[in-house]
Amino acid sequence: MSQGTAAHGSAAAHVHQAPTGFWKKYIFSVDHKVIGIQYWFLALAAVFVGMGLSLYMRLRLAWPSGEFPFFGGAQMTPEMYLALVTMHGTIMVFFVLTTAPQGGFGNYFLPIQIGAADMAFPVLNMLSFWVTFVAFVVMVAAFFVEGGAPIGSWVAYPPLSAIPSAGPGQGMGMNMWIISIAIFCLGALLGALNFIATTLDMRARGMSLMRMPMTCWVWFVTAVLGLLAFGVLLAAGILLLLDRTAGTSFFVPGGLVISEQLIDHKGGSPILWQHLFWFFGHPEVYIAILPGMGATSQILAVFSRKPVYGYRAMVMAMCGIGLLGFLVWGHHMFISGMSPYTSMVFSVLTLSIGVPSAIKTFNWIGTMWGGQIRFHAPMLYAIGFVSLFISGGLSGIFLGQPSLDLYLHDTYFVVAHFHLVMGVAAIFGMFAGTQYWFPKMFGKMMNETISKIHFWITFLGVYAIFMPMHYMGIVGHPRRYAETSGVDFLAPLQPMHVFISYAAMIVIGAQLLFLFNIIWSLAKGTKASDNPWEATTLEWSVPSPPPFDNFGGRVPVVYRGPYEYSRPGEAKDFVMQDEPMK
Ligand code: HEM
Ligand SMILES: [Cu+2]
Repeated sequence: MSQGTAAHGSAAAHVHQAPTGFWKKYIFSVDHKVIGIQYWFLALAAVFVGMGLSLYMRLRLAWPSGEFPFFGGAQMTPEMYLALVTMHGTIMVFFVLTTAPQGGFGNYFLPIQIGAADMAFPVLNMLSFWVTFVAFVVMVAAFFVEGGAPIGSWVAYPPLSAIPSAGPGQGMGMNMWIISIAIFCLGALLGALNFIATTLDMRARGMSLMRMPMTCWVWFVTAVLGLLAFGVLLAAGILLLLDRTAGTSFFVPGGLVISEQLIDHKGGSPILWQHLFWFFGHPEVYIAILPGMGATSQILAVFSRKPVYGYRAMVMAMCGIGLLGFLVWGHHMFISGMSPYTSMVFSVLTLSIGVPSAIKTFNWIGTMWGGQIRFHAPMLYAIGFVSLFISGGLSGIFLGQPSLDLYLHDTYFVVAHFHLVMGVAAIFGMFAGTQYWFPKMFGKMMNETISKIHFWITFLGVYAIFMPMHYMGIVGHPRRYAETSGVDFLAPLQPMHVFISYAAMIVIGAQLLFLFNIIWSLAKGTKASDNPWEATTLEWSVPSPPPFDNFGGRVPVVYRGPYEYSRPGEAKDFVMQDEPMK
């Protein structure tokens, strides 16, 4: 789109008055900034629930016969462990990783960074958040219905997920899980539409696509992925619900016997679910990580006082990752009995994602190379992101080889891989984004000392938790098992479980520091100036926090690219995007 046609967005399209009542202002607000903060707080609540569940799993794994509060002082049953695995994975993937980076930061900063007054469809935006909120309530409620939470893991493979009598939690709990995910998909689809329309249609004059900050690119690409992926999951979820309630047999094979009872379904294919789920599931890991990549690119440039190295290559790499992300779902199914020729195609495509990923990694290092690095807290977390992305990405190269995956599949090697590359790296992207944008969102600086202590404990701690799991996986420890006592060859691993659980307790405890930092900084933090990091993008040209219409009645015009740092001949070492050429 040319610069001319992009000009109509911003102020003219949405002149709505600032609301004054409490409900309209803070609860059912159509202001993208309030909605962004709502998403962010939802993810914050969800991550503490998800972490709490992981703590209980770690206790059970390290001390199998231990009796813990919350279970009435009784030992946790293996079924309860599986329910925790399911809910932990689901809450983390959907309500944390899909929610804060896109719904939170994207909502808040996409319009401001492109020079618009709001998202393209503000009321739809409000609806997206509340739909997502309802999905979260329904998900957590699954713990409290008859039979408790489902035990089918976050991938909900049938027949376990399709047959209510297949286990505790597979009745009402599983229904709630599917319904919650379906509601979540609706919210995500609405949000994706809004992000795409806003990026294409609402840019200020002069904000050509190639002048957009990297963050806007990632929110845009993530929205396209979301639009294509969540629709498939929604459809699959509805079919699964029909199998459970209406007697259809999309996913249930004939002749199945469960608890000595012949199941009255015939002719369905459990593998069909795997295809549909992973057609969503692999792009989903990019939906989780791309926004973190954008925040990292942005922060590395700002705190190295250099442009993003190879901006065009970064944009192309991101689009390449997005496209390839839809062609590799079969690498989750190497052991499903697929033809070895099919595995080979999926394997080659999977390994080829290494190319754009390596481009990004080298360009991040290139951005820092020779820069005047300022080691403020946002920079530490961004460097942490790069480190975790590399550490977790490398094991993906092993898992992408069918011959190795046959052996490593469903072991702790996989748990180590995806936690590092998707889980914790994405969380570090969120920490980095929070540290970087907190001054703009709340008008207060975060406490730098607490941030640095939190960074080092968390950074070293997550390596202590997840690195040993590679070894456990290689020696054959299966995942999703509450305990392995009685299995001789796994008995020597028990001290390692204990070590990991202590590391997890320390890391989880350290997150209270993060929470404390937020509360303390909101109440007592030093006041933030408009541009405390001396950055160039448009959100730093407005007050902290920004006024209701973002630019206070001014219509921003963009004259430059997003990364004009350390230009020879300039008085300052940064030039804002809306500063006219001399
Ligand atoms: C303090 C940090 C964390 C700890 C201690 C932790 C611990 C665990 C444990 C013990 C399991 C079960 C392993 C098994 O028995 O197979 C698990 C599974 C899982 N975790 Fe985490 N986790 C943490 C953070 C995260 C984060 C940030 C994510 C975000 C993606 C995440 C996503 C998952 C997923 C998707 C599963 C798989 C669930 C399944 O098998 O269905 N975890 N985690
Ligand atoms: Cu994948």
